[in-house]
Amino acid sequence: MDENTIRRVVKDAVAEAKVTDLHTHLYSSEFGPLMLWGIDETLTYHYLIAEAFRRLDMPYDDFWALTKQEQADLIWRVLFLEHSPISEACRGVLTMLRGLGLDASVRDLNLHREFFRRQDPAKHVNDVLDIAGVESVVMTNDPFDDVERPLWLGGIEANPRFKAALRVDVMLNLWDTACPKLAGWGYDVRADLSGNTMGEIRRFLAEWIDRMDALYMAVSLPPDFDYPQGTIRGRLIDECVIPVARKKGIPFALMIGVRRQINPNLRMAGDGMSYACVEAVERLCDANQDVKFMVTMLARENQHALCVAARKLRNLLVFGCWWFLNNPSLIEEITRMRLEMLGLSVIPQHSDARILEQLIYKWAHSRKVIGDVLAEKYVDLAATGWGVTEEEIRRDVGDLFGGNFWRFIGGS
Ligand code: RAT
Ligand code: ZN
Repeated sequence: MDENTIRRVVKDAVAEAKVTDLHTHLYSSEFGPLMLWGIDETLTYHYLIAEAFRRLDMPYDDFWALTKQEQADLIWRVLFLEHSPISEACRGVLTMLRGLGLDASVRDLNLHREFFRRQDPAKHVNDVLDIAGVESVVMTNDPFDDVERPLWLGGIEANPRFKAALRVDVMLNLWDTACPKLAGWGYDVRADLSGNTMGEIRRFLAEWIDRMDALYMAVSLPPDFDYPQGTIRGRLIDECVIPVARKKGIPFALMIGVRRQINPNLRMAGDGMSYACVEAVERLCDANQDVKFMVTMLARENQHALCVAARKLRNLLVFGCWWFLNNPSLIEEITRMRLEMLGLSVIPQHSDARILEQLIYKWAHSRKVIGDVLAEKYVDLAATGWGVTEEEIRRDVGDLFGGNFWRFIGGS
């Protein structure tokens, strides 16, 4: 294949790849109020709220007192009408509208609202996944959430394209909150972790993995996360999460580097980040080589060391360009580095979408960047004399956008 053919084949393969989106905050329509969708939710996404406040001089509380539609109107005005919407999160809204077949040049939000009002949520879910080229998404499922918990206990049957992941943040990061709740649900746990506590937490985790059919357990962690540690979190990881991951044969996903609430006035938009310790990840994976770990880190500065760690530890799967890294320039740099250091044994991206229609833009934007980097790599490969074939390119692309994940977790 000549260079132009290679570029076209890669572009087509990436555009047509059916994605497994391994970390989102999405829910299917069966979850009722937990499913976020539509233009007003899209405009009040926390990424956009943070950007809007840079243009607003109103008191924070006045903003929060507005209705969702009023908040969306305000964000639309300051980020889209008064300045050109070139940030990644703003551009995303427009890519999303265009992907849905709407006229992205329209300045009147109410025209867009009309479209969303006409949609039936259950059908719209599948339509959006199809438009985004996403085969299935993994949710973030929290048994400590008062809205979500009863739905699972009631035996909810989600849209089969929505898979579960058991989120353990409350347990690992807020033990003072988790402990009394667990006790209230009948688990024999104590604040100081004595007595039956560890066995009971293992029972809790195993029960919820079964109830949700969870593909993995997951946590987000601050930059000072270390391993091993004799802290409550350290003990819960060693004595509960890891043994259960081992027994159930499912990975433990760690998302490291978030500093929660550096500006609490911004509520969910108030989290920051920092550089974290890759050595902790190395020690965790090394000490537990029979357990699988999926890791993403928030700091750009951690990405190189994380690639090196994955070269040494095959039970470590590096995934995604998370949150503040989900920008074309950084995805390009990080993807190129990962392909150079780890070949095709990575998962270049997840969406972290919170609002259904974001799947359309997050995947369109990421596909473009990943496709360009990949094409460059195949062109370089062809230049060595290695015959690059369309079949092999399609195989590789399928692995990057889903196959690697399913193989890692031991599925099809
Ligand atoms: O990306 C996000 O939306 C963040 O707010 C976080 O939820 C993060 O992705 C996480 O899963 O902790
Ligand atoms: Zn997330």
